[in-house]
Amino acid sequence: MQNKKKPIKAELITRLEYKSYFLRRKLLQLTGKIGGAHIGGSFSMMEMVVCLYHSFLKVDPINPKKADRDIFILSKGHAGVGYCLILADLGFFPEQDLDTFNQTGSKFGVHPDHKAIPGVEASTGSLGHGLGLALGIALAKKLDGKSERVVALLSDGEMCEGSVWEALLAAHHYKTGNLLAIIDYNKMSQDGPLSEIMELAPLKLKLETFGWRVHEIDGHNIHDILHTLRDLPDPATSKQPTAILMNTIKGKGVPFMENTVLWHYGGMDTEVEKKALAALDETYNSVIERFKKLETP
Ligand SMILES: Cc1ncc(C[n+]2csc(CCOP(=O)(O)OP(=O)(O)O)c2C)c(N)n1
Repeated sequence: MQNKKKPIKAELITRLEYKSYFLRRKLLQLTGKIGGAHIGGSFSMMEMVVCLYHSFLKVDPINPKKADRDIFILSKGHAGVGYCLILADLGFFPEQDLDTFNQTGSKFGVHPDHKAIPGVEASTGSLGHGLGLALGIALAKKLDGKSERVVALLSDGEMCEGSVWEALLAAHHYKTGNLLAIIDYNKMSQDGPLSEIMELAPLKLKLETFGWRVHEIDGHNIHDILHTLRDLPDPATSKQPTAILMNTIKGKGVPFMENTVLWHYGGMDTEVEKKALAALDETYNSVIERFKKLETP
C-alpha cells in the first residue's frame, strides 16, 4: 500500500532488509535444485522489488487481476527467477511450484509468462520492450481518468536498446506523470562492464535532458528506497514521468558473486551452494541479529 508522507519506521526497514536477505537465500537454494539461474541481476534488484511489493504498489495476491491495481512490469525479464520468488513469498502462488522452474513443461520458463503466472502483468525477456509497454498502459490509464501508477524496472544493459530511448522521449512528450521507470544501474551486462560495451554515463543527465524527473539512489539502501517511493509525485496529477536511477551491485550479498559476469547466470554444486550461503549469512549478520531481536517477545 502507498504510504504517502507517513514516517517510515525503523522496524519496517529491518523487516524488509531481512526479507531481501531471506529471499536471496531462497534463490541460492532454488538454484542448487534447478541447476542454474540468473543470480546476479536478481540480487541487484532485490531490495527495490521487495520494497515495491511490500510497501508501495497497490496489488492483491488473492485477486491479482483486481481492477484499479498498480501495474508493475519487470522489463529485465531474465531476472524472473528472483521476481517469482518474491511473488510466491507474497502468496500469488505456492512456493513449491518454483521447484519446476525452467524444466520442460513448467509454467515457469527463464522469462516470466503473464498468461501462466499469477501476478505477472507482461511477458518479458526480450530486452527493450517493457518501458514502451508500460508507457502504453500509463497513457490508457490517463485517457480513462484512472489514478494508478505504472512501474517498469529496466536493466542498464537494456538501456542500450534504441526502443528504450523512444519510450523515454514519448513519455515526456505525452506528459505521462503516472509512469515510473526504475533502472537497475549495476554497470555490468551479460558479457562485461558497460564502460567497455556501451557507456551510459552520465545517465542521470541524459534522462533529465529527455525531460524526466530523476532520483539517483543507493538501490540496496531500504531507508533511501522507501523515502524515495513515499515522496514520489501523485500519479493522478503529475505531468512529468519519473525515473529512479538506482546504483546497485550485480550479485550483491555474496562477495564472490559481486561485480562479475560469471554469476550473471550460474549453477552450483552442493559445495559452492554451501559456500555461497555461508558468505550471504556473513554479509547480512547484523540484519539477522536486528531481525531476531524484533521477533523475540
Ligand atoms: C533483445 C535481447 N537481446 C539480448 C538478450 C540476451 N541477454 C539476456 S540478459 C542480457 C544483458 C544482461 O545485462 P543487464 O541488461 O545489464 O542485466 P542485469 O545486469 O541487470 O542482469 C542480455 C544481452 C535479451 N534477453 N534480449
